[in-house]
Amino acid sequence: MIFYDSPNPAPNPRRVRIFAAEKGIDLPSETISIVAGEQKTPAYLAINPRGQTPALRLDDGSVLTESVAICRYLEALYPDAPLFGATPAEIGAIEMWIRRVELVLMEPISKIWLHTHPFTARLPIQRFPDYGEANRPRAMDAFAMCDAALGQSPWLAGEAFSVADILLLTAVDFAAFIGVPFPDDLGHLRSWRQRMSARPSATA
Ligand SMILES: N[C@@H](CCC(=O)N[C@@H](CS)C(=O)NCC(=O)O)C(=O)O
Repeated sequence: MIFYDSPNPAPNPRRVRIFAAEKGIDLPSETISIVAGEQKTPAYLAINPRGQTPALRLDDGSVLTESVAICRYLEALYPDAPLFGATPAEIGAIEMWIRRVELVLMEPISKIWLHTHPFTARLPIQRFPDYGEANRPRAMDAFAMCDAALGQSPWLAGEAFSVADILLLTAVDFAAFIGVPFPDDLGHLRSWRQRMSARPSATA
């Protein structure tokens, strides 16, 4: 197995690194520098034609992309301790929060990143800064949604730590890195982030 990884602040490869660290899985890795554009080289496009990280090459030569899919694969290989839920209710709640973090929170954050951040100004994409800024309130609403959930239970999807927490940590940390921190008054989210950041896996 080879894990095609990119360093922080890239949030999606980090999801897999934290997931693997939580499971105690040692993933042989190769670093793809996004800053150097290595994800768009012919050599890497032959691995992932979408030109993004992460990717996981399996022992049979096939390649998985999409960070959540890679985590699901690792969960199937190493089922203990379960991070995608053990009971039907947990499995459903975790899936719900995976989709909310990706679609409700990360989506506006990525629009702000792509359309307003100085780093992405150099990319060959058409940018609409007003549109990017218009996503800021959507990101704030999404943070508030997560804060409300964390006021009800210790972890995002309920009583058990799960992959949903990993997705949320990588989103919150990336958002802070690009200048989109969550508001200070979201105390549940703030204390959850402190607990998450204290886990050894968070250094991944
Ligand atoms: N849905 C994909 C998103 C992958 C993604 O956006 N990767 C970013 C790094 S966090 C990337 O490769 N960006 C460089 C590019 O798009 O050229 C996943 O979860 O794996």
